[in-house]
Amino acid sequence: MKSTIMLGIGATLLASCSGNKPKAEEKTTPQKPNVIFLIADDIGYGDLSCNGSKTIHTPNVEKLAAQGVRFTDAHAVAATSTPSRYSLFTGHYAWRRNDTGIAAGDAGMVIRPEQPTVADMFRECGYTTGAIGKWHLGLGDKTGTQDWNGFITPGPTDIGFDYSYLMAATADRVPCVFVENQRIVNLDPNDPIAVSYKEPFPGEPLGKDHPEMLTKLKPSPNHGHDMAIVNGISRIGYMKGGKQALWEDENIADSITVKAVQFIENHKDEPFFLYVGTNDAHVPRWPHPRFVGKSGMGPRGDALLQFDWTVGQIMDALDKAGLTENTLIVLSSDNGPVVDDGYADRAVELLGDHKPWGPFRGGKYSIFEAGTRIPMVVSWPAQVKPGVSNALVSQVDLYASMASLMGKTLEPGAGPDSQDYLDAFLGKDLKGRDYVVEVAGALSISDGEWKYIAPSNGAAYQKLTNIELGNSKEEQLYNLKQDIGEKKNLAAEHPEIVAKLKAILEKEKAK
Ligand code: NG6
Ligand code: CA
Repeated sequence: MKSTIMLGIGATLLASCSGNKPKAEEKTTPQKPNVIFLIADDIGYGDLSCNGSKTIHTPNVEKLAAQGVRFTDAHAVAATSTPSRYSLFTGHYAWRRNDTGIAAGDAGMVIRPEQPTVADMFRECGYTTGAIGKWHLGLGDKTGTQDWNGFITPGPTDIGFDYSYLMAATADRVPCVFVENQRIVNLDPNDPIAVSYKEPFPGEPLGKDHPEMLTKLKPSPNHGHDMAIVNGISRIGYMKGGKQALWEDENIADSITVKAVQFIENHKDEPFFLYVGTNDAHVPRWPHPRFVGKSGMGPRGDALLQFDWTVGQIMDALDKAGLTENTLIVLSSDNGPVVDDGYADRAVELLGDHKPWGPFRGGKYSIFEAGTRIPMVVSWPAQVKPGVSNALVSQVDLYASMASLMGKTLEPGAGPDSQDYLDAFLGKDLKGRDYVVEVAGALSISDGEWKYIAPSNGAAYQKLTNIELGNSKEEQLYNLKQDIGEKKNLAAEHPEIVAKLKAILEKEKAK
């Protein structure tokens, strides 16, 4: 049930959205809130002190959580970045398509220009929209065919973003450059850039042949981050040229943060929607010197502190612009945590008692809870009462829920899997979804109490990352209320619950 306040706001925004807001209302009705999606990379539930971690201190996230709703049962759709972000923006389950897996650095844009997104929706409502930081949703039309030296199209502007400043994929994938409004930043036309995921460029040294050139980080054995060398770190993929445009790894967080702060300052007088994807705490972890050694956990812990700093800078920028009260921030992560994801950064050795996955089993890549049960805080001081919510919520619903906030319902075909759970995100409905569906190789469905994992042929365990992936040829059923660690498979004991959840999953698949 929506409260009268929310109905009031919805009606107001609907009116302004369709452009026929009655004049008399103008003075008395609240302003449209600004909306920021602040999405961390590979940061787990247990990586934040607001979720109970005693081994890491993330005071800015704590402050945000103290002024908002902190969720204990929030979910990303997938346990890796590309499918997770795809679903966040489109409200479409990534697993309905077979081409939403981890995107290469030269992947074509995964969200097609004709697909409606949450950014389109905000733009239609008169918002200025921006995307800053980690993208990992491809750029250009087709894989490997981008004109990296010109205007890269299609791009974010075709799916709703007025402004963009992006890392094309991940920091461990070439090209290691920022792309602003679909053009590489600082590119010297006399030193064009070339990217390939097929073959090396003759004469360009590779990490696997030149360990002596890996002055910052070396790859972990067998992970394969041993191709192009950029700033003393070898990456996935091959590139040459563009020397002046290459990012410095220690400055990535600063660059993303500065652009986010500028966006807020530039648009403080009009409603905006801003997506900020941090690079922290994805590999390669090479934080700015001012964070180095501060966590006692090596680069991974330091990257968590750097993430917290970014959160603080964004909050400060809102404060300075007088926008704190009327800005809705959704802070979350794209997928669960991983400790060794490909570089010898001593994350495993220095972890100590820290548990990035919190009380959950698995991690990034896993269909167990730690893969997709991610941190989430929703803050909007003007409207949201601080608290903790155990409601079952999914990032796939942010699209329809934000539309609802604007007083809109999604048009047919838009965000087909996204449902309006605005009241749950605002901490008013403490139940949330009836069930969430997730993917990490296998599909799972959970109603918050019971979780069914469909059989799959995938590996049960990933040795490289030391993560239990959760795949099994057998059906799995866990009681999350009694067994949050998913230790005891109850499928054989409760065939009726298996049948019920399986039937819902089959129905979802058939949609
Ligand atoms: C994996 C990479 C990992 C990371 C991940 C994407 C290997 C062995 N591992 O394939 O290092 O880049 O892809 O992470 O190549 S994500 O968070 O962006 O989805
Ligand atoms: Ca990720």
